[in-house]
Amino acid sequence: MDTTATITATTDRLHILQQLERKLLWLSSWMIHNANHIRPNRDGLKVGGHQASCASVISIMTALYFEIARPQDRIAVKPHAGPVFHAINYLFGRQTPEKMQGLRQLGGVQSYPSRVKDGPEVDFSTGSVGLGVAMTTFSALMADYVRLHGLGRTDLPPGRHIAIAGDAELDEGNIYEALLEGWKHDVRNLWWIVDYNRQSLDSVVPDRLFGRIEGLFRDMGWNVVTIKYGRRLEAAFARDGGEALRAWIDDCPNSLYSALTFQGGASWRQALLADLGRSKARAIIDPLADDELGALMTNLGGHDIETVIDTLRAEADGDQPTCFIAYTIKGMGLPFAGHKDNHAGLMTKEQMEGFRASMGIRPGHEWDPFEGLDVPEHDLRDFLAACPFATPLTPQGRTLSAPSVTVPAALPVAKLAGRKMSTQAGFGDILAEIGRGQGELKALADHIVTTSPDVTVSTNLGPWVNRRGIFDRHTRNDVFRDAKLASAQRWGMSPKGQHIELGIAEQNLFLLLGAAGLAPGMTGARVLPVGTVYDPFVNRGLDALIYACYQDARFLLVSTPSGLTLAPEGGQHQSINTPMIGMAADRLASFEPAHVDELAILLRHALAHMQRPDGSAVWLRLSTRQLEQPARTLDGEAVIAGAHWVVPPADGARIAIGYQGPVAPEAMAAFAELVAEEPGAGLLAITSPDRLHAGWIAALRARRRGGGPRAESHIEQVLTPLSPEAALVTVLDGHPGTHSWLGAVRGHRVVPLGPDHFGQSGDIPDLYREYDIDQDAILDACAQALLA
Ligand SMILES: Cc1ncc(C[n+]2csc(CCOP(=O)(O)OP(=O)(O)O)c2C)c(N)n1
Ligand SMILES: [Mg+2]
Repeated sequence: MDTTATITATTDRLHILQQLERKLLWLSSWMIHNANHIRPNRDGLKVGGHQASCASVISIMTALYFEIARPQDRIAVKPHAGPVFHAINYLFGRQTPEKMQGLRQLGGVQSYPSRVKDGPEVDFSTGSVGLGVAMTTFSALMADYVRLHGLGRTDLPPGRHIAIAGDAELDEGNIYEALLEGWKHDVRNLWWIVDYNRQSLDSVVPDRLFGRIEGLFRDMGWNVVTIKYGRRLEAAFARDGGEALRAWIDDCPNSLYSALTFQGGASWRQALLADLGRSKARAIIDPLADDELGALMTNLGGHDIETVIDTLRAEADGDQPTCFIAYTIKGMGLPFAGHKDNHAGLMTKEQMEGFRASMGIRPGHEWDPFEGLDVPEHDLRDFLAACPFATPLTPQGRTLSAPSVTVPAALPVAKLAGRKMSTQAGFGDILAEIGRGQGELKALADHIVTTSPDVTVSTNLGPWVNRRGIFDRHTRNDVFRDAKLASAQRWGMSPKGQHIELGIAEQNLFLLLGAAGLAPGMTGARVLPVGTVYDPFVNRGLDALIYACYQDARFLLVSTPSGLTLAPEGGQHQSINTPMIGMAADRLASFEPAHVDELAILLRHALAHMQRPDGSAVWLRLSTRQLEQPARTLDGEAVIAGAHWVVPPADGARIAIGYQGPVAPEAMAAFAELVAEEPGAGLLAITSPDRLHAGWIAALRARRRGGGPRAESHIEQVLTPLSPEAALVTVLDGHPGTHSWLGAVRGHRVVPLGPDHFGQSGDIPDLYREYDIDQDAILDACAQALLA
């Protein structure tokens, strides 16, 4: 028999898809069961996993991955469907049984899909709900950006950006922030498929909510498609009395529907007859046995693979953003289907035994990919190999790569010595100079994309934007310019612009930086994303920033102004904790230069570091405080490593002052008085407590593990000249805990200065005095340190 002909026939395709649904339900449930009940548990902690969340999305994911999706599409899978995703890859031959057996274990598949841990099949990591969904808006935007700039793989067909979302994800505010931003940017080729099981973690979702949500999508220019009922229910509705049945289900509260689903056929009958006992619908209800009635009443659209496929396919040609609301039942096909407490529910061993038997799976064959299916294995293999999604996008797979852009050995900096300038102004100037795109800077300029949440001008990106223009899919003139109204800003928009202007929402900034930072692998384009934000509002977008780093996205974050420099705006604007966030954030190298020569070194380093395979994203904390710029030659490596001596201490010195960022003048003035008394004292510029700390920890670890060539870290070397009894007075415009650990490096006594309270507005002299970081405070700390 010709198998190819056989499996392309619609009914056979359908049958195979239904068999694959069974297989995904089995594998996802079993993977979680194995992790919780079969594998040895050494610590007594619940391993967990979400069998019910997986079950509700099986048909949707079967339809998507085995029928609709193409290899160029980029898909964010709702976190709790991770096991389904891994099972799909297993059937495609892209996942190993060993990794699935290690679900939630070191070296096994991650609880929620992870780009970094689970490898190239994961397009977007997910976990913190809402972020993966919103991220697809920005990856779609970046795909357009890259295409319209002629960057990346122009030979590959454009893909669609798809999120499979849990319905509770739509409670997250960042979803609506992204919707608004997507509307402003006229984002295309975006699908959100909502697994509308009307349950979250604690409970059943209120009934009227989705009517509102649907309206919101439409207002934002989305197409909304509801996948409510399956074919069997639709057929029943078409019969005499069917309209009454439809009205009954339409009006059935979510919580009652869930409860009846859990209780099963007899309860359905009782509830239906109580309301429809005298209706013609009885002719539909009465002939059905209890389990048949239960099956009919739970035949929702999101579990009817034909309906799902037809609905998705009907929208596949257009590029309007589309939200599919697929009605489903949490735990469909499992013993706790519909129960409101099923989110973290696990099947018992007995329930799993029954489930195994019903799936036709022999003991010992639980991991066999095609066990228990009634289609010959070679037909299934042929089918899977012929799925559109299985076609290789490139010979290297779906993860693309992009060549690096050369960063010149030094960035263009105007003569600095003797000028008064802030690091923020220096940043704006250097970027504007790069923006001229002259000579060796051309390639660099062409690959930078900047973005800012409504603080473009106030973070000094204005001159860059004037040169490179604002990105918009449509060309729009600058009305003020056309009317010859004076303005320093030229805000013409075009598909060639290189600045993406965002509304104020900081989560969108970090989601865009995350999406842009993944562009090489997603689009084959090397873009160098640079985003600016006020330093205190890093906190507002922090989860999205951590999310971007978790995926190893590569970007440069510039946060400015920072600390008390912002206090005239209001006491809440002081950013105390950001230096410590910079230290604690993984895959993010953080720096705070005091002077523009340091900034130039760090900016150059950032643009190179974010392109290196072993690099990371970079964060520069800057300020608007103008400082006199010194004439000096710097040791660039020391600046990048995190600290350099401005005045080296004498061997055996009793004291040194270390400063970070714009408190440099106070530290220098205090130092000038200190050396009169302590001639051997040193003055240290700290450019990155984050790098210093990371280097020190790495060195300690290396020594524990038996040495190595770089066993001594930079900070250990820096502190070597000081006497073992020396004191170190440190100061920054940020939490003093940023530096207090320095005493642990060589056992020095540290007196750390920095604001640990906030709330006052004022000017710098007042606030530096108020928060103990002025010259007097530094000298008092030196006296304290020397006397101690
Ligand atoms: C930001 C965030 N808050 C809370 C959680 C904990 N949490 C995980 S899943 C979940 C409910 C998810 O419900 P839904 O999105 O409807 O998923 P499904 O019903 O498909 O499991 C919650 C509160 C989380 N992962 N992320
Ligand atoms: Mg839900």
